[in-house]
Amino acid sequence: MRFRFAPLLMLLLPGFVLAADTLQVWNWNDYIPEQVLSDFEKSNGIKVEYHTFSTSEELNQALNNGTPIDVAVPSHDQLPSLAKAGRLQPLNVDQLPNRRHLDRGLLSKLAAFDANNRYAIPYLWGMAGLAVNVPQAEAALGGPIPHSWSLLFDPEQSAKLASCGIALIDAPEETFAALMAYQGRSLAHSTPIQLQRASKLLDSLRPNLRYVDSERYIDDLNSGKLCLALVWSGDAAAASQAGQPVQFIVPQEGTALFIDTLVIPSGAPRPDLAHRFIDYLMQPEVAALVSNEMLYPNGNQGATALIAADLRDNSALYPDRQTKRRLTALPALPEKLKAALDTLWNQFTQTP
Ligand code: N2P
Repeated sequence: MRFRFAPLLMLLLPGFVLAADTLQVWNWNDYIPEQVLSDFEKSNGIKVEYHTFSTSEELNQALNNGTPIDVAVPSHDQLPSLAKAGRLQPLNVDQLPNRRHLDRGLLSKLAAFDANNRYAIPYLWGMAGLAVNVPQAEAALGGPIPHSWSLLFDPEQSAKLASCGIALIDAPEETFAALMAYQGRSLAHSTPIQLQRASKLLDSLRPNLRYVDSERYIDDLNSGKLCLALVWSGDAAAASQAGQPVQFIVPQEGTALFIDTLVIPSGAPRPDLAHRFIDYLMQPEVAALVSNEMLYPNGNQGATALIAADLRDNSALYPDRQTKRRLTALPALPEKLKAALDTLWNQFTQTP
């Protein structure tokens, strides 16, 4: 008797009714506040199964081997090859009313990698650069810190900094973009042979490096266990927020800019829910919450006024005009160059 109305109740409780409505999201580590996921779940009665990855490689593998993914977050430079391989489905803009809040300038930048913005919505963007624990690094170097990739790539400087800890993100494009810029070249215009030559320098630095990892460095910077790391901007800022004297440097030779994007894979089990999630993230209040917590700028014009003033004024996160001149969007590499880069990177990272 007591349970007579149970089926009816189940229909009325969103948690029950929509228990089958599950959304599979694949995003970078440390890239969304938990509150955003739980608010979305509560207000839509959708359960989010949230997976993280820390390299482009991991996401590409998952997309290529048919893992069920409804929303993924590739970087802009991966879009042309993903689209060409048929891994993405066109967005239905009618289901994305909040798209009107997006910054037109960023959308047109993105269109160079995703014609007519067919497949991707900008999520967060940032730069690669050097996170430096200033007092430790100055002590190890015995002087002021040059704002240059030489800190990492000049064998003499990096040998000195090795004593207080150097790490790299596991990101071949960003690292080689930096290395080529240091040598006065550009990754986009390099040949496989040039990359191979440059990789010799990288290999020679291997003994100075503690590790190559895109996740570990966040805690280690936060606790003062590294004095130099090639990192992404927001993660470095998290360390200075944690109270460490960590400065994010955009080296004078220039560095890579990335735009991480929201896409719906062609094999997505629930493209309907995927559109709802993407639209939710484009609400200015939500986009601002994500940026204020994760310390990366978003592509949402409507969110600008809601960004915390101390973040907006921080040129290591929101680059000023001068800093912007030193940024080059990661290039979408031709297949042969990408294959050469991946081979060199695997050799480099697999060296003990
Ligand atoms: C944040 C990851 C930054 C993403 N942890 C770089 N594409």
